[in-house]
Amino acid sequence: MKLNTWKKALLIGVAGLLLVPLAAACGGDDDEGGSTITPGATATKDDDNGDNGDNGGEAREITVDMTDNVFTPKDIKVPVNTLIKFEADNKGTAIHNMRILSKATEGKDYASDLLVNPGESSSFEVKFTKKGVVDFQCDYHVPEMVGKIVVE
Ligand SMILES: [Cu+2]
Repeated sequence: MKLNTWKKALLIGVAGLLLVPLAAACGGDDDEGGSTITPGATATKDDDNGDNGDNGGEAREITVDMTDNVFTPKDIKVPVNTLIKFEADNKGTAIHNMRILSKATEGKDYASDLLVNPGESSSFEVKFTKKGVVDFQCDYHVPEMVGKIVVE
């Protein structure tokens, strides 16, 4: 009886020793499986790029003429979540700029160069993420030189 019990204990012990490496091997496989999650996260980035592609890939261009002291056009409609490239074109004789007052809705104002000299232009890209109305202005000729953008 004593011998049998000892043999059983030995067998259980050996079985345990055999199972430990197997479990470790399985754990190793799980780790490899876990590492494949990282490329999966990269794929999410690719999806974002794909969305940009759906928007046409390139930014929509909107030229805004700046004269003394008016924006043309001064009422602009743009689609939401679409990359827009504004070109602020100074066709006047004074210095102008174009600042979109989007801090409240987009976290920052988008703007051309601070000083756009006569005969020069300045472009900048914007993607509005919220629908609504956003004002824009020339910092030097407020409140005369203003306009609004309807994001829809
Ligand atoms: Cu101005």
